Amino acid sequence: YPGLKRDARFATLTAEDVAHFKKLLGGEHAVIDGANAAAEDDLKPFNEDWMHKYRGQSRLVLKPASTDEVSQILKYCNERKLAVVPQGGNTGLVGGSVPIFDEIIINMSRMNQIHSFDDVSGSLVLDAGVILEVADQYLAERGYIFPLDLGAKGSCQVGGNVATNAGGLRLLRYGSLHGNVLGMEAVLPDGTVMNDLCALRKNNTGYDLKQLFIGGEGTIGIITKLVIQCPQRSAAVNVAFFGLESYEKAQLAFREAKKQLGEILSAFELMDSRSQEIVHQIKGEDRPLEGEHPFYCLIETSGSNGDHDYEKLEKFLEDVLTKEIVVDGVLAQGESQAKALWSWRESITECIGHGGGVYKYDVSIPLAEMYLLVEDVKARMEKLGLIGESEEHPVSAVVGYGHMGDSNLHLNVAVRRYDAKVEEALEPFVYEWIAKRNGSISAEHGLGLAKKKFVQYSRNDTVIGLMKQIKNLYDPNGIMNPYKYI
Ligand code: FAD
Ligand code: 2HG
Ligand code: ZN
Repeated sequence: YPGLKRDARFATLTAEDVAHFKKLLGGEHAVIDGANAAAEDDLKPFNEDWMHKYRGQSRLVLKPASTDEVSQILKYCNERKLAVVPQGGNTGLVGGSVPIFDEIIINMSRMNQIHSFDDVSGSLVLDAGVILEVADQYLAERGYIFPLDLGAKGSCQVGGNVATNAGGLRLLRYGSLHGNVLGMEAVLPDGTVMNDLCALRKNNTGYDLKQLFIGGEGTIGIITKLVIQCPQRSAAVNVAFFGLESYEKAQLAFREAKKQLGEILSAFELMDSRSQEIVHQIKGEDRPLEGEHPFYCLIETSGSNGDHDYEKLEKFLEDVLTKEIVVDGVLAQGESQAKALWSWRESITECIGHGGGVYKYDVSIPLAEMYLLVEDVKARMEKLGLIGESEEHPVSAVVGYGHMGDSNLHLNVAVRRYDAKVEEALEPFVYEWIAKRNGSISAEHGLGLAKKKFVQYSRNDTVIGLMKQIKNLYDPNGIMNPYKYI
């Protein structure tokens, strides 16, 4: 990382430290120790992020199994001034979940118990290391749903989701984790356990401290337990997928969807043609619609009456076809077709990564201009001669997709290889473009290392100053996930 230096305030790990942790955690099964030659390969997946873009040099992974163990680890690290990085499923997309230098990795995968569920109120108490999909399956068996869904559900952990304040595919319906996290237990850097495992929907007893940990990206403490407000699982879920000739038509379709589908609308996703071409190339599956279209939208409805909702969606599709808002569309016949349609949207992230690397910009922009960013970036890449079909061009595609219902665009610039020229052409250009429109440079993925330098494009000096005060108050020695965030 050019320009980044290891902070000399931090101590260097010693054999005594490692021996201490092994004793504390009850043996080898909870520790990956780099001093052990055989551990080299075992360390790699913890040091490297999901995109293979960020790689640290940690020599130690600790896997605590209880809040008390987390507390004792942090207390020791704080006293010794050993820097740490909390890690969930390591699916984050901003380089926040892996070390930069030799920070100790505190991996939460062994804290994976679901403790209780109240099937009247819908509150779920679980450990931070529970995999999102496992929590959702548990809830499905009880007629409930986790209020967050995203493509990485099979590996990400609920603690990681809360630490990034992940948005995902159904935020439109169930809202942000800032509203759905009812209670939290977290460990502060000095080992103090903050127990605020409240299961009430309403609690205005003073400052709501847990909110600081939601989207705090492991910079002020480690989340160990959560209470989540879970909604009733809808008896009927329907999915439609359609093709459109322009982004303007996609906006019209969104307006109509809100008007006609109202309370049953649970997702409205946008994909451009290039993103679908890439999924098609990589997966080799038949496309849902005949022919190609400049844009595609996926609509999901969730309600209590299957026939009624299907009819409503069918009528909506007929209407937007008649008004020529939409060119072509298909309605899923049953669950497996609905899943297949969703996979055209959910697999973009995985498929676009196959060609080398991806520069990712997860941004909020007022809807009217949202897709213009993709067009402007593409034009810039063309003007600079950086994009093309042949190997000599570093950029292979500029793609736009995202959660249109939340004004959240994912601009992905796919490269054959990471290249300083491409990065210079993109940054700060993209951030300036967003700031001019009062958008946000981080809609749902967080700041991590990727956006640390650019916070000022979306937050003013006063706000950044207050954030720094909070960081210093909670973590005066700066051991929690250093070099990132602000
Ligand atoms: P990690 O990646 O391990 O960590 C993320 C951050 O949280 C790091 O800063 C880490 O230090 C911190 N952290 C982790 N656990 C804790 C803890 N217990 N206490 C304190 N800090 C902690 N994001 C969206 O918002 N919407 C999407 O639709 C979406 N789709 C995705 C699809 C794919 C295929 C992938 C790979 C990622 C996607 N993401 C999406 C990114 C998203 O941030 C992560 O998938 C997820 O929220 C991170 O959870 P994790 O357990 O993997 O956390
Ligand atoms: C999604 O919505 C995720 O699919 C990932 O937030 C977006 O890969 C990305 O840029
Ligand atoms: Zn997303």
